[in-house]
Amino acid sequence: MSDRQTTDKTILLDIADGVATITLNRPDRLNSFTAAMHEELREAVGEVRDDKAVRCLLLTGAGRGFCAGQDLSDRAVAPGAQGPDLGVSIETNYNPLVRSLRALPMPVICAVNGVAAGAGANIALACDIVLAARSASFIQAFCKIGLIPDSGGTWTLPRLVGHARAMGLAMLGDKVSAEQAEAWGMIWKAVDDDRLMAEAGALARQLATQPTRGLALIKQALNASSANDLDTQLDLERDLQREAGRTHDYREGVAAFVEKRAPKFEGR
Ligand code: T3D
Repeated sequence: MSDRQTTDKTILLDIADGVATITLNRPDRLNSFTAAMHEELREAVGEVRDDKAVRCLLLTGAGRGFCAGQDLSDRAVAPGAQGPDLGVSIETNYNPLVRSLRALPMPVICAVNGVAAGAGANIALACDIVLAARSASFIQAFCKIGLIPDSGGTWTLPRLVGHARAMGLAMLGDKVSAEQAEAWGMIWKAVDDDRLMAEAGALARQLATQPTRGLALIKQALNASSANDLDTQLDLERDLQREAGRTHDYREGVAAFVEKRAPKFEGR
């Protein structure tokens, strides 16, 4: 049962059982991004971040696609005419979105319900745990229109699949099936289409009962690791473990273990 629901047209936000579900909602355009959709998504992610009752975010798309990246009809310009400054679009919309998902102090699950192309693919891959329907696919479509992978793609892809595959995907724009993505370690899991939302929802509800501060610190540590050398990472682990050790949920976890009972984590 939903606690709250927005009435925004392009983004739906539903909060229940400690889980916020954000649904990209322009299905007739495969949930591609307009400026208005970016704005609504920014507001929704901000609301999730500020709501102390929310302990997991689930991101998905309405209809048969997850997200086809930038709405290209917003970019239609006559050849020869001066095009838009895409740097402004990236700086204003895509970069803040990826940063906000990575910084959100809770697990972010992406349920990729269909094709994820361009920025849509890289926004999905910026999430913490990615489940994809078997019929879904990932396409670095940028090269087909003369662009480069954005939304963190040039950072995320080589770390997930290695340089050779990242370069091939970025330059060829080939479609990667959900099963291939799982086999390459690009995503957590491919699941049967009719099970996607049930599995993603169950996972989100499970994570929402776990030590949220601890999970946020795990996310912080792992996300920092690829930029750090071992010494720096060891120092970071010391600092984050200190913080984790000061949480209520750590004390509860240890007490529950000693008392041989199930822990009751509160996310603090
Ligand atoms: O510009 C900036 O701000 C810089 C940032 C850029 C970030 C980016 O994401 S650039 C990359 C943009 N995205 C693409 O290039 C992908 C374009 N779409 C496709 O290649 C294909 O639609 C898909 C491979 C994703 C899916 O193909 P398919 O055959 O399953 O569906 P379809 O028939 O192509 O699409 C269904 C409808 O959605 C169709 O409309 P219609 O004909 O039914 O009226 C199609 O035009 C529309 N649609 C799909 N993607 C977009 C789109 N409309 C606008 N923009 C789209 N990106």
